[in-house]
Amino acid sequence: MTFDLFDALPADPDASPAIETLAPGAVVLRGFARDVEQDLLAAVRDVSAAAPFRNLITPGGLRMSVAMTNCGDAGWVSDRTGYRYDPVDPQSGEHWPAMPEVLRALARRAAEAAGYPGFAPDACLINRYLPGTRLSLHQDRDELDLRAPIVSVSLGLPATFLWGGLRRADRPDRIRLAHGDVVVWGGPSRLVFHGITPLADGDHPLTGHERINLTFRKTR
Ligand code: MD6
Ligand code: FE
Repeated sequence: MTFDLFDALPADPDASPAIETLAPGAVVLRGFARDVEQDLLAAVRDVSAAAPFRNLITPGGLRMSVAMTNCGDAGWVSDRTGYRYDPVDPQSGEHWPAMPEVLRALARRAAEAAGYPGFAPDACLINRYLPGTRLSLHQDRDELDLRAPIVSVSLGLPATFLWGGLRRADRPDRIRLAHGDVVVWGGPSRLVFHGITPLADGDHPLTGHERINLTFRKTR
């Protein structure tokens, strides 16, 4: 048995496999969100009209370069007192906007494709990156239920994702995340350190000079 048939296939510039394994429990689903890209971006516009993007202050007093908002029953917030999930947007005093069904359904479908059936997120953190925006290495550990995975959707400009290890000092790999890519991680990878290098400028047909990242979590 030879692989001549495969060798004879025309070169495909998008030949990366649809599912890439990053580490045990963590995968990238290339282009997974593209079939609903317009609906996702419309939903982000609706959410951010009600709960505008803002640059939160870290407990250490620094202003984050990533602008954030949330939808769902709980939203991730940071201020001088620490990090927490809060059902109320501190800027408005109102509950966060409900999670649009198109977001919830995509997150569930992606988790299932990655081997995590039944994912029921109660929070979606929405990050907005402009050129130069970065997110330093961190763990996502403010969720009570660490058995559930996190589903992360990239839209707009591409970014370089830093994928480290379970210790902050572990040297991270660099993973290119493009429009429509979805990262799902859980299990043994759930507390891996990760981040985003400073966003390179570009002009995306759907988002212009922005990258939008949605991360779905089960917080309790
Ligand atoms: C980002 N993502 O891609 C930042 N966290 O803009 C995250 O910090 C992240 O992508 C947990 C799981 C997946 C993620
Ligand atoms: Fe994170």
